[in-house]
Amino acid sequence: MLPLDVSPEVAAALADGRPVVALESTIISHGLPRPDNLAAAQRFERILADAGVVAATVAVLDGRLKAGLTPDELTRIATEDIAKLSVRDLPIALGRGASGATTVAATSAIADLAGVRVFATGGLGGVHRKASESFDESADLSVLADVPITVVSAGVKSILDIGATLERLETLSVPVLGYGTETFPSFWLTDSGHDLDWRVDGPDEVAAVMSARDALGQRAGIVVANPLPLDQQLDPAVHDRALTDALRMADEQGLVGKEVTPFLLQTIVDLTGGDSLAVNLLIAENNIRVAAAIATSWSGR
Ligand code: PSU
Ligand code: MN
Repeated sequence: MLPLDVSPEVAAALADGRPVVALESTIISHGLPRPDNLAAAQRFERILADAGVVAATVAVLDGRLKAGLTPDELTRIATEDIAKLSVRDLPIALGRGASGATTVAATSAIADLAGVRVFATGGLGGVHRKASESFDESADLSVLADVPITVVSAGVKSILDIGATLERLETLSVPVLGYGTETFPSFWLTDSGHDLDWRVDGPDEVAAVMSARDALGQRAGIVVANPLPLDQQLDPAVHDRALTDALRMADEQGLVGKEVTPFLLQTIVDLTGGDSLAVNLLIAENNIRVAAAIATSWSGR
């Protein structure tokens, strides 16, 4: 039997056709520093509740997949030293009865098992700089090619090779929609300078694309790229300095594998004196609001 616990609130909403949005837990455990992470996780769920949408925060606890957490379970994710789990780690965590936070890839897979179609995160994983030497490409991309989830993000961070990430999404046949934009955002910055083929201007347009995707029987999820308003982005000069220094430090320390992304995120928070963290929180909240509107439109179809 699949060891999946869908919370009563999430199960009831899905059964009634009411809107549900999945949230990931790696952003809580590894993406945001303590103690701000717990308050943020609670605020993320409250934004959904205020919009009339049920939150399905996803994680693995004591060897069981979870879609929808109790307040105590959410606190565990924010305060315990738990593993970062991508899809390939799930059978191991379940087999060992372990706990962990789920990445975009693992959250997408578990949300799909639970029947949730819309997911909000901060930024996606992607192709790392110098990936032609390191082969470091997030499993977020290949999983999105295989799981029918609509994920709202502010693009990918400039710690990655954004052009290569967009090329991989094209190869993997994952649709990318600019939400009120013709260019792909780069997380802390509104505009990465990379053009997108398709722009949508509201939640109903995204829901219509989801319906058409289902009618076509396609496998891939849909990436909704939602930029932060220009007046809320990180100061580009501060951004560029912190990015250069963080990349150099990761290089000097010879980091590899799943440590790379959390290290870069934390180092940039440190180097910007917390400015990047404040922007990070605005981004996540912004994406959650858009995901709530999409889930609401989807549930009305
Ligand atoms: N990008 C962010 N914040 C994050 C992450 C990515 O801006 O917290 C997390 C997400 O959980 C994402 C994961 O799925 O990092 C990607 O890690 P990796 O590059 O090791 O695949
Ligand atoms: Mn990686």
